[in-house]
Amino acid sequence: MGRLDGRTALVTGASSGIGAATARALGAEGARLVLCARRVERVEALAAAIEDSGGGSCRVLALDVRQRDAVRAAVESLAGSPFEALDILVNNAGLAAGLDPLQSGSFGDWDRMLDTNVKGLLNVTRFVLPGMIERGGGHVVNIGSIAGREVYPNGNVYCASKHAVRALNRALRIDTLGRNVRVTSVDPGLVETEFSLVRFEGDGERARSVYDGLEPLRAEDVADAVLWAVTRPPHVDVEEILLMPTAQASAVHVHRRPSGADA
Ligand code: NDP
Ligand code: 8X3
Repeated sequence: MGRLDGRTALVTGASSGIGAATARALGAEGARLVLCARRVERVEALAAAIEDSGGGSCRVLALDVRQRDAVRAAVESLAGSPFEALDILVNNAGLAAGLDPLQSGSFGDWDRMLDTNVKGLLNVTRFVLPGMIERGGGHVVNIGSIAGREVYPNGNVYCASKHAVRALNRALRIDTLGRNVRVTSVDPGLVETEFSLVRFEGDGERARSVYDGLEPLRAEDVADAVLWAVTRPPHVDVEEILLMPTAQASAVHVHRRPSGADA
């Protein structure tokens, strides 16, 4: 008997990192899952693994959250299926692109980050939330970041996008008050996923150096926080969780072991 038996969750960005770990955590508790990302073959493999291990049943949707019409069609495609009544939405899809001073930032990078992290989250929420409200409630979990609370050198637009997520989390809470909708922001510090590989366009060495000499969070740690938030009693809304590696005290205060020292 899982704690999420009979509930349905949609997770964006389920092909990697925090989204994939969240899908596994919710699925292991019996949630029916709608798993979305652009790299659909990865999501299909994950869905098969969750189902094979006795977790909840899965529906896979190929989805770019920036494509508003595609998001609408994806949500509408669930109508009449066992996945229609979404109880939980995890807005996780997101990225950082580049780490450059504002004065020389790339317009393309800015567009990708704002279109995905802010407008993508809005697109999905806009098409899922009315159904939740009609059915009498639901739970929206937004994956924010320490970058939504602080600004670090050259983090400019990524930080702005996560500050926007934090504002939207608050806005959602206020606008849905009285509709039985719970809203949670899970804001992690450094998590070792494909995040830095994406940020540095596949430069593995640079990506690994972000986590040099410290033990970062794992995707599973963040998934665990999401699972905790969605399994509280119905009258409890966990509004925000700030989750940091023990070796990180702010966006810029990170304790690293000297190179060559044992873990
Ligand atoms: P990953 O790169 O491992 O995963 C990112 C996920 O987002 C992938 O599944 C990717 O799927 C999806 N995604 C990206 N762009 C789109 C898009 N346009 N449409 C649909 N899906 C998209 O990174 P993380 O797991 O670390 O990142 C997940 C979230 O966590 C992000 O919002 C990130 O900002 C946040 N975060 C990460 C931290 C970290 O240190 N790693 C810390 C704090 C927050 P695909 O490419 O297949 O579409
Ligand atoms: C992702 C982690 O360090 O770029 O949000 O803020 S960091």
